Amino acid sequence: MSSASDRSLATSSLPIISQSPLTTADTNLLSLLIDNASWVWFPEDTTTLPVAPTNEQRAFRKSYVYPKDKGTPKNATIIVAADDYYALYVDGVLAHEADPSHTWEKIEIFSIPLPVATIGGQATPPGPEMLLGFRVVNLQNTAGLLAAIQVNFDSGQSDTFYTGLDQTWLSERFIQENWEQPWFETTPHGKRWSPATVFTKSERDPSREGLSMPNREVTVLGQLTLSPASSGSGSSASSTGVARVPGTAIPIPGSDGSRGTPCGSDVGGIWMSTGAFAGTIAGSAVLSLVLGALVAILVMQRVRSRSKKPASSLFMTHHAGYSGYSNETTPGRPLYGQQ
Ligand SMILES: [Ca+2]
Repeated sequence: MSSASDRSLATSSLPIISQSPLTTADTNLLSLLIDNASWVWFPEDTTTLPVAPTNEQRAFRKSYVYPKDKGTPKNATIIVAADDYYALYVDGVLAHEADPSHTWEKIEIFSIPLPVATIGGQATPPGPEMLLGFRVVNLQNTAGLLAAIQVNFDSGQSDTFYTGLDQTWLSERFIQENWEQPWFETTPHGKRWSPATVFTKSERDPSREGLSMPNREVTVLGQLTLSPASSGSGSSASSTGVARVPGTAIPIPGSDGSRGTPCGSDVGGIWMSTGAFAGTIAGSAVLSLVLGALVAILVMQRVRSRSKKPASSLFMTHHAGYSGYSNETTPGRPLYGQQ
């Protein structure tokens, strides 16, 4: 069995390899962030932006489709500023854990390997796209996410994009499980995400806000390595055999072995990267716990309804249990143990 490996996956994040000085490319991307990127946020309906609800979190997704004419993606440089702090996921794998001590004016820069995970250390082909997920917590007053990304290819070419460039940055306030996974956007929940609101330069101008990068260093992250044995047993994916496919583009087969539609999606032909696969294993474990808790609550409710105890005490017990569960999807609270 691979229970030990599965447990480690549930808490895995990309390992930090080194802290390295900024390169010229990094400095250029930093300039792009300051001069061209715009802050974005969820389109709140009760607050005048850029002020947002206090102590609440919003999630953001950006899907970047690899161009076919630039070669194989090698790594991505991601520069982030978040008001007030954030967690970063790449292809469903945690790259930066939320740090409540982070302050909104602090810029951080990461070098992310692509693909983010491999099976058995094998060089594997990339998936068709890269999925970035940001969970941003606003402690007070203004809120926002500011990011610039450069994708580097083995051909020596690169590509850049950033927040505010277009309307493809999606956002949500009710954050569902697996929101950070690449395939999530094809699910009913995923399809309801809204384009993020882009702040005008008169509302928030990154070049006039005193943003800073104190240490002037890049956090270089390494790949998450999955072993074929651990990823191929003890999970629902093992029965499909997908974990034995030595590639990062892993099909999610249906019951008949064909490419399937996870999570009730009505869109077929979904492919999942190894990063998504790793995240899915962790997500599946959490989902099992939640379902187990729900069953326990229902059983307790039924047993108590037969015990003919005073109705008031039954209600209070049930209500307290239900509230404890529902809070997991309430904005402003940690979700499913994710950071
Ligand atoms: Ca704030």
